[in-house]
Amino acid sequence: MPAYDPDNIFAKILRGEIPAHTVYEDDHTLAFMDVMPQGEGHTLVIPKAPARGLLDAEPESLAALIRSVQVVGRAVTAAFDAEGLTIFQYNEPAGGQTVFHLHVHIIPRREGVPLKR
Ligand code: DGP
Repeated sequence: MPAYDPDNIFAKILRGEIPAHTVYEDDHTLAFMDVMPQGEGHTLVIPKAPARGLLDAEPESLAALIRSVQVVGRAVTAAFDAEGLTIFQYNEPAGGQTVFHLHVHIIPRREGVPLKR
């Protein structure tokens, strides 16, 4: 696996170098709206600690990340009157990853409303 690149887009968002629509933040994680949403309310949750993907993240960072996924999942369910959630996470280009700072996608879902691809 390549080394973590501190100039990736989400690292720049964490440093405040580029803007993001932040919806949740705590000591260890940040959540913001995806700029290319696959559905209404598509949100990304990232750890503040540097990690390229799931496989190189520290256990404490992963624990904080999944707690925040639950918090944000509950919030977007209420905010978007969702009937369900699609939650996913990609690793490396072959796995579909395009931004190389660990992130979890959360998309509120309603019956009969497909994702945009
Ligand atoms: P992936 O690495 O394939 O899991 O997807 C990266 C996601 O990040 C994709 O849904 C689009 C989103 N994205 C890319 N650049 C930016 C950005 O500058 N700001 C925000 N908020 N989202 C971004």
